[in-house]
Amino acid sequence: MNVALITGINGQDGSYMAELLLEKNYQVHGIIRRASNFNTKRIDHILTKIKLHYGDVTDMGNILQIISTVKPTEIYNFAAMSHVKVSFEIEQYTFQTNTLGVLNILQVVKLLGVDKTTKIYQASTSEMYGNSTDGNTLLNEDSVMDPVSPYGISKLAAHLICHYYRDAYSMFIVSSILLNHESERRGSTFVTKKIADYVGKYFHNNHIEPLQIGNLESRRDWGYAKDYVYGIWQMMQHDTPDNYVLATGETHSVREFIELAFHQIHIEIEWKGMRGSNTEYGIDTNSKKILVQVNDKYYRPIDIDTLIGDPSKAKHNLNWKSTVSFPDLVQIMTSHALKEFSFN
Ligand code: NAP
Ligand code: G4F
Repeated sequence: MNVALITGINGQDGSYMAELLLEKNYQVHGIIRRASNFNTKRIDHILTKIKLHYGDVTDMGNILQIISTVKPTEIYNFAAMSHVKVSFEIEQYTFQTNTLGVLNILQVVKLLGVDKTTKIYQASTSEMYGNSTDGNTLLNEDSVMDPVSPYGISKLAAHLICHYYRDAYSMFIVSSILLNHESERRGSTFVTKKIADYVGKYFHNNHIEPLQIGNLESRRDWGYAKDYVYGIWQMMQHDTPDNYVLATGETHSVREFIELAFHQIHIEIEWKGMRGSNTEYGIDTNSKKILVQVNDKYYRPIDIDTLIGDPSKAKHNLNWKSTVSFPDLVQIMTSHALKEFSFN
């Protein structure tokens, strides 16, 4: 029987992966951190079918204990301090989790002598590219990587450690470069969920304060998380371990996301103030009410202007493709928020 260990199982991707692996008859184990309250909302519906272990990837003894007990055939490492802006504030912790946490898993698998029987997946990121594209060239597995955030640097270091373990010790390690992927389960401090949630709340209570937002010009390649999790599983079933970019191949701005999200509730946004500055705001063209306000609190010390990925290799080798268009993604997330906040 296939036995999977998922770190970050209660996160967006970890929860979808747990569902997928259950459907494929895996025995599914997951690591969750102790929190002051329940934090398993995304996996509550499958709690009776999976086995959870308290742990933290920064604690090598704990990881050793879990891996030696569970004896996983596949490890999916989704655990990360995954918020780019926050990584500027908690730099050391970001490296401890995102870099040394990965090294802990690799070392434990090797020390236990299960390196030839355990496949490992590492979630790398398009944040590793930094501003290496002008937006006209699609980013692929061989593109220049020049990260501009503690998060991106920590993930690039982990990515390279994975290469080194794969090459030096012939381990089955897959590291995929994931462009942004979102869903109704996305953490509420990421920009897409923040916008969708605002629209859901505004629809049910239009007395709330305007949406406070950062860089409107930023462009991202936004796909649907379930597609990406399926691609990750496919990579792990391939004969040879490799790196793959998963992306839609399209890029859209934060501004476009906002306009389309409000459009779902029949509100058209008109922008006022100086474009690209913190004086900009968005009004409802009908009521003239201010609904969006740029707030430099949400600016980063340095941001990536544009991300757009080239998923050709995944398409060619795995027959993978992104199935949810940008307008459909906005619609899925906004409809979910409209339902979620209807009782508040
Ligand atoms: P997420 O929702 O933020 O989930 C991260 C998970 O990691 C949470 O379950 C979190 O647990 C756990 N975690 C954090 N620190 C940990 C630690 N020290 N030890 C053990 N667990 C820890 O992230 P996601 O969007 O699902 O992303 C999954 C992975 O893909 C991450 O590695 C992320 O960096 C990477 N990635 C994501 C995207 C994307 O667009 N979503 C793109 C590229 C790469 P708590 O709930 O306790 O915090
Ligand atoms: O939604 P975001 O916070 O995602 P970001 O920084 O691209 O990171 C996500 O994708 C990465 C893949 O490239 C992952 F590796 C990472 O783990 C995470 O999942 O921000 C997207 C863009 C940024 O340019 C940001 O400056 O939106 C801009 N933005 C504008 N206003 C905002 C806001 N971001 C957030 N979080 N909150 C705002 O109010």
